[in-house]
Amino acid sequence: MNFLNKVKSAVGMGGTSNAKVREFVDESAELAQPDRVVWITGEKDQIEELRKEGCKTGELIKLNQEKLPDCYLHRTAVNDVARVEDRTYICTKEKDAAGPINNWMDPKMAYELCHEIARGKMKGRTMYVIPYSMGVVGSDFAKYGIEVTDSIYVVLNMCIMTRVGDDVLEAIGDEGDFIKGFHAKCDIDPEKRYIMHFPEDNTIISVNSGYGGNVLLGKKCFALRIASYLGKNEGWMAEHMLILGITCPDGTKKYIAAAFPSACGKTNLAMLIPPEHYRKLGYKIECVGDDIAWIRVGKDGRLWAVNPENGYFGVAPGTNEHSNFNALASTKQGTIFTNVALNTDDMTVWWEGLTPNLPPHCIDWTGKPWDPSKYNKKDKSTCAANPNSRFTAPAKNCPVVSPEFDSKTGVPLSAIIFGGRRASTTPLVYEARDWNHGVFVGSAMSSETTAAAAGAVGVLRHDPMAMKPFAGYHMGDYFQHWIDMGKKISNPPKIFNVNWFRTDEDGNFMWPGFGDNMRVLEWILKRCEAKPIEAEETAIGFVPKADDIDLEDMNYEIAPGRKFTKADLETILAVDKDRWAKEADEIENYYNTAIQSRIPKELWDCLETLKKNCKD
Ligand code: SAT
Ligand code: MN
Repeated sequence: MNFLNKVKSAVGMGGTSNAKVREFVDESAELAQPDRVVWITGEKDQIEELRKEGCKTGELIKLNQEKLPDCYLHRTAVNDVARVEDRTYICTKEKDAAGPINNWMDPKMAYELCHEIARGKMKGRTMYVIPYSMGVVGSDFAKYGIEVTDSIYVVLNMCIMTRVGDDVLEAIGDEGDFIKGFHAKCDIDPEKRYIMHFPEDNTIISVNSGYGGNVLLGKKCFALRIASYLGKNEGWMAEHMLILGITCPDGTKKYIAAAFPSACGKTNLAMLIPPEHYRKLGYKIECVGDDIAWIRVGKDGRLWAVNPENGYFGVAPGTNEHSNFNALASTKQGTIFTNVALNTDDMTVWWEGLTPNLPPHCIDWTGKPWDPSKYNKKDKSTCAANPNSRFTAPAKNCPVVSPEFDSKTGVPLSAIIFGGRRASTTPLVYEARDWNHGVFVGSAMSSETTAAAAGAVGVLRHDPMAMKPFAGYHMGDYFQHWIDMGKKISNPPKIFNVNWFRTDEDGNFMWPGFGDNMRVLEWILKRCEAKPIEAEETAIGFVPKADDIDLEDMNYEIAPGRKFTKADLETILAVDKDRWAKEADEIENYYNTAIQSRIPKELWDCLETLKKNCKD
């Protein structure tokens, strides 16, 4: 304890005698030289103090406490609104371990670079120490972290998104291990922004950003990048997946995990409200998680999944009481909004799609008065809310949070779904022939880019298992890990691929999505039964017979006056062999150029089968 003795004041010492914890905190303080060090307990009074302090510094704006109790608004810097994939690094001793898709930096260089950037940057400021758990504290799934940060916004978000408190320090104990996370805002300089991962040292460093995915280190950095590396070594999986539970008409409950790239509707699917016809039949969906799943093999030979998070960091634009009633309800209390618009008439929040009418008096996400008369849907620069604006809401707020949310053992998976945004080619749903083919389907995923990451939007790119930005090691080894996991499960979930985003020649969405996705989930469940309903075997896998997707009381108009018909369903279920032959070439090219030598043989075999099937 050297530096900690020198700080002007230290509040709490975390009551831990774990030398590694104290050493990490001491070293971080020595580097960044804060005036004060405050240990976070997550207790109500402390959170209230921090909210007050945040309002004083301008980091937070207190919202209407009658309409939105304990809710606050935060604005990031305008150049700091999304994850920065080009500045995110995996720092392993060997470059090859990070693989060809990740940015790599030599760990020694990376430490030096970040230390140089962060040195003395907390002078005059407070360094907060957040002990947190990913997963239920004390459960077999749980892994612990300590994040130090000079951002009140980060502290308050981490207190929603993770389980924070002294019980975490107790669980780490005197000897236990934890993931070290160092975050310093520094100057929010985009040229010196780095999100560094050191999987071999259980360490994360993030500098010069204040945006969620870059700084809430428990989330993508730990629960996916570091955890995927740990999972490979320890025989489990960390995946970019929602987990939902479905109660069926006969009262049984089934669980499904689904991987989609960021901002492709995971939160919407996870909390879906089935159409009335399904509700009457007795179907009900409950949300276990909306973004991340940690998955282990159970004694029964099935895969069991937990959501390691404690809240939702959801995309705000487009969320409304029809598109996602449950997500909106989750934001009504104890929520932090980031980069949405402030409705100054009643000090509430607004974003595009929240209400059909545009509120007359808003401050936009950059802090300027917003002129609704200039609003043009197609021009993002006229939006009141940033396209990647977010809400951070406690999971327990969700009206349909699963009773299994806090389960220490997790839930058994009947199905895994992959999905992306594909305007063409990929049908509404298809089922892989077996586990290895399912791994192939996941490895071959492509999706159009979204505002969740900095860079162009709407560009088709490969995003295997929706993990391109999140796998903490070589993507070829990651595929191999999936293949190896398959060998350990005697009762594997079935694997499906869905595409809610098919468009017609005019660019209209052909499938309604949202609650109507229940129609596809029903078919998926029926394929998971001991005696599955029949399906069409096609070049790419099993596709539903059009009659087996229930269209009862579906009132969707693809375009004004153009009702969705069974013929449209047939169009989006069709498998076009010529297009798939091209897709197969595309996949081959991706394997060869992007992932290079480490594609498992099982996947090459599946590719050969696909090519052959497209010719037959
Ligand atoms: O910004 S986050 O990475 O936390 C959200 C996302 O992009 O999925
Ligand atoms: Mn995500």
